[in-house]
Amino acid sequence: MTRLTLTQGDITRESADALVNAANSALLGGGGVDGAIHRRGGPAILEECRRLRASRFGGGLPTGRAVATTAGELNARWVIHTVGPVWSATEDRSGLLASCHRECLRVADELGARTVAFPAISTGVYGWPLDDAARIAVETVRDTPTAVEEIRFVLFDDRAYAAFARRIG
Ligand code: AR6
Repeated sequence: MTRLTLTQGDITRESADALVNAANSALLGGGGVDGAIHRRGGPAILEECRRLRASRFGGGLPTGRAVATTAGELNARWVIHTVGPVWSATEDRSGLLASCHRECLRVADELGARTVAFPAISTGVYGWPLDDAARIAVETVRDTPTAVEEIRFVLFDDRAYAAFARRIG
């Protein structure tokens, strides 16, 4: 049985086997969660991202996919980087947002991670409406078979926390 839990705060302060990063396809850092993870995790994460770009993802990590690196100085064994879709009012990209969550759990299972912390992927710079993102995130992780024992959503502010809390019930 996988437990779904919720907490409010900064994901870089969490302790878990794997922390999910809401990255971009360049894998070279950015703002939001991505910036915070690289800042607090230190240069080892960026070094491994650069190696991944050189070896496997020359064209960038595609939207909806996930890949793991070291967690550097964070309280975790791995960071799982995933690229959420940018919100679109005209195109339904929810399959890609669901894919991010499924792919992160697939990578977590490959690694043997038992606890995985997710931020609210795509709800910041990428502009996805919180309620809809919470619905997709929670439904997807509930529907994905995994050996992960705890999936923790780490929400930065009250509004995000409330949106996820309504879905988890
Ligand atoms: N811990 C937990 N949640 C956070 C933190 C934190 N330290 N910081 C922000 N959030 P975003 P995206 C929340 O923008 O929308 C980056 O530049 C934030 O309030 O980090 O997937 C990347 O490089 C929001 O609810 O990710 C990409 O270019 C959620 O995390 C792009 O942004 C996601 O916001 C990805 O955009």
